This record gives sequence, structure tokens and C-alpha cells, in this order.
Amino acid sequence: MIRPTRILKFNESKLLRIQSLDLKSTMVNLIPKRRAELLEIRKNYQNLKVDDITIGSIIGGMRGNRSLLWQSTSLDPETGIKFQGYTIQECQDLLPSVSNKGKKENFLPESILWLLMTGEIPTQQQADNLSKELATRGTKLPEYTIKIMNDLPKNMHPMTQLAIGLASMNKSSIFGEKYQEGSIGKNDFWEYIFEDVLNLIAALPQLTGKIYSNITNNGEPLGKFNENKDWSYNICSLLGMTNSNDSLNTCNFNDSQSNDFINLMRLYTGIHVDHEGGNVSAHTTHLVGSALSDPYLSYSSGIMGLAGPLHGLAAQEVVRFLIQMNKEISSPNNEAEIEEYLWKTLNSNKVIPGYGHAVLRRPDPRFTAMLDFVKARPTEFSNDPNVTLMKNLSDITPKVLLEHGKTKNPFPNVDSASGILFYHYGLKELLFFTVIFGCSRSMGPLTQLVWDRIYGLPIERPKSLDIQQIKNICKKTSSV
Ligand code: CMX
Repeated sequence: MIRPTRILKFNESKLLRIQSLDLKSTMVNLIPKRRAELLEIRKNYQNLKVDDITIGSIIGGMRGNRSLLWQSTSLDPETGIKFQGYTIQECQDLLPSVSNKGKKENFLPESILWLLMTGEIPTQQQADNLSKELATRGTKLPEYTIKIMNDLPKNMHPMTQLAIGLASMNKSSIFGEKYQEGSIGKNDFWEYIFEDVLNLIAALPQLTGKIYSNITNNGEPLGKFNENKDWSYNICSLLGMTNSNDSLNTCNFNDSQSNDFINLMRLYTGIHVDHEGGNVSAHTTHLVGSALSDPYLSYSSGIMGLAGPLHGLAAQEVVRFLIQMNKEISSPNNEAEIEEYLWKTLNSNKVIPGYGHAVLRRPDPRFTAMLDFVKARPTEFSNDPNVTLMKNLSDITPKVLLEHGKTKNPFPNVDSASGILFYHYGLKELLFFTVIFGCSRSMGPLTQLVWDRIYGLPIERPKSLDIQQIKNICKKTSSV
């Protein structure tokens, strides 16, 4: 865990070069303009009406209410997620991947973190610097966190372990320490939140490796942290899932499988970083942070939400569904039997996992990115009946769901592909998938937490109504 070596002051920022090579200096350069923009909007448009709140939205999960400020991603019902305005395909084309490689590999999650924080596509050097910075900050977990993780029941739910591990690290919160000292003012909060955020994201490979070793290897390490490698590589090696010297290579990967699994991890953790602000994990992190709880406590709360089956846990449901269907049908290519199985599921009042979405109304571009990963490796996946079934379902299920006529979006979401690809490479502990999701999802909501403090946003406190108050509103309207 790294202490800030030097806290930058705004007058110093003038001395920095236009294109800074580290993330913090780049942020410092952006802040005055962005703060002024928000101030201007608040001053001139404070009372401008944006949306209507209906009785339906109050009792219907506030679906669609435009009422949150979220800086770095937005979700369009038709085109899906955009990261600072860039589609996944554009990110694939523009964002730096691992340097010194002849062919273009999947972009680094570090690159997208830079993009989320700054709104700018990083250069290769900037992405490499951030990758190195995270590796340096993430070399070791705090001793007390290691002790706590060692003492947890080895069969404890992996997401509970992740939430506990993260919450324990609040002991190291630089923001918490400075706030208690009373030595910082509101305009400076962001710098210490930023330090905590980078330390937290940097610690996730180690924490994830520790949780996986708890549930699969009685807490004994499966791999070593390598300071010269990127963030996703270190997740893979600490899971014991690379064929290099720093890992036990528990799945007996050859070179190409090892490289593909690392790239799958980069892809998965790169595209799950954020899905705008209203989803449970993002909104929770933002809400808890609005009370000035530090990033460790805020994100630990977000992780508790990510653990729910309607949110982060869906990928594991899909894997169960595919395995069970393959047991009951004669072949993953038998369209008639697949259709029959889907109808049987729907007629017993169950959902088809991996299909539908609260906001999206088209196939999820994150699903398309995962499917492209499969299509680029035909030999690797041709004999996997679960992956074959996943692909066939993406053609058959939308027709069935359309005929069923209920779901607003009959197309696959990202979860219909992600878990089964991890399963293919040997990650068989289904409850663990969401921990990897939790690594990735840290980047969006924690970026927002930094911007929340840059903007000095207040504590969130919407007004609640009881049923009598709602009835009164209804009565008043019907008597008009
Ligand atoms: N299979 C069967 N029925 C479905 C369905 C599916 N995959 N998706 C939606 N429906 C049904 C709903 O249950 C609802 O039925 P009722 O009116 O009887 O309650 C109806 O269609 C309308 O729902 P909707 O407005 O289309 O969807 P919601 O916003 O209510 O729910 C979601 C969205 C994701 C929870 C839902 O589509 C679902 O349960 N999908 C399966 C689980 C899943 O894949 N979750 C992963 C979500 C990924 C993410 O959040 O990123």
C-alpha cells in the first residue's frame, strides 16, 4: 500500500507539461475547467426541469428517472454502453494494449481507467505508466488484511470475503486519516480519495488471488505477484492460471491457452468497468461515498450489491442453465430440442438467464465482444458443447422470447457468454465469477467517487413517501 509521495497543488499544475505522463498530474490539469463548468450549469440552470417522477417510478425501482450525475459512461438503449462517448469497438481500436507486442491484443483495463478518469485516450506511454503504478501500489496487501483473510472460513461466499477484505483496508485509508486529523479542506478531498482509489484498484489482484486460494487451495498461494506485469495478468497468475514461472498452472495451459486466458481476462475486466450510474453496485458506491465514507467502505458496499442474483450473479446462473440443458438435450446443435427446453423453462415461470436487460433494447455489445473472442479462436472452442450451445442460443432464444411476448429485450446480455468462457478455461467455482466482475467494476464507480469529490457533490438524500402520502397524492389527482 503506497502513501502519496507528493501532493500536487494547483499552482504547480501550470508547470506540468500539457501532456502529463501520470494520471494524477493529468487530473490536476483538468480540474479547474471542469469545476467551472459545473458551477456555471448550477448557477444558470438550477431550476430547469429534467424529468417527471410518477407513482409508477416510485414503486417501480425509479426505472428511467434521470436524476444522477455520472461522469464517465452512458448507456443507450439501442447502442449499449459508451465509455466517455466511445463504443466498445472504438475502445478496441483506439485504446493501448500491452506494449512491445507485434500484434494488437485486447486493450488494457488500465487504458480504460485512464479514459474514464480523464475523458482522454491515453498514449501507450501513459497506459504503461498507469499499469506500472498499479503494479507498484499493489505489490502487497496490508498485514492485517492478510490475517483477516486467512482467518475466514474457507467456504465463505467469495463475495462476502471480497467485501470483508475491502472494508478491512479502510484502516489504511489516507482520506480517512487526513479527515480525522482535520487537516484537509473540501477542495482537497479528491486528492486523498484518488490515492485511496488507486491503492484499492491496485490491491484487487492480490485480494482476488487470496480469495481463490481460500476456496480452492486451503489458503495456500496459487501464484506470485509480478511487479513487471499488467493488472489482468496478475489476476490470472494469482489464480494459478498462467503457464509461466509465477503460477502453479493448475489447468495445464500451453502457451497459446495461457495467452488467450490472460487476454480474456483483459477483455472481461476491460468491458465490465462501468454501466453508467444507476445500476446497484455503481449507485451504492456513489451513495455511500456521498456520506464521505472512504473508497474502501464505499466500494465494499457496492460489492454487497453486485453479489445479488439480478445483478452480478447472473453469469453463474447462465453456466448452470447451459450445463443442465446440455444434459437434457441430445446435441447442442439440435434446434428443436433447444426450443422445447426454452419453452419448458418459460412455462414453469422461470426466466432465461443471460437474456433481457433493464435498459438495453438490442444485443449487448459486451456480449458481441465476448462472442468475437470465441470466433477468433475456432480450434480452441470447437469441441466445447457449452460454448456451442451458448452460440446457438443467441440465435434461437430471441425468437422464442419474442413469441413469448413479455420481455422488452429478447436479446443476449453480457452474462450469457462471460461465465461459460471462464468455465471453459477451468474456472469452475461459479460463485467466484462475481469476484472477477468486482475487480473490473471497481474502475467506473471509483472514478465517479473521485469526480464526486472534485465537484464537491453533497450527501444524497432523496425524499421518501409512505403509502398514505402516496394515496393522498392519488386522491388529490383523481378529484381534480
Ligand atoms: N426470460 C423470461 N422472461 C423475462 C426475461 C427473460 N430473460 N427478461 C424479462 N422477462 C420478463 C420479466 O420477468 C417481466 O415479466 P413480468 O411482467 O411477469 O414481471 C417481463 O419480461 C418484462 O421485463 P423487462 O421489463 O423486459 O425486464 P426487467 O427490466 O424487469 O428485468 C432483467 C431485467 C435483466 C432483470 C430481466 O431481463 C431478467 O431477469 N433476465 C434474466 C437474468 C439476467 O440475465 N440478468 C443479467 C442482467 C445483466 C445486467 O444487468 O447487466
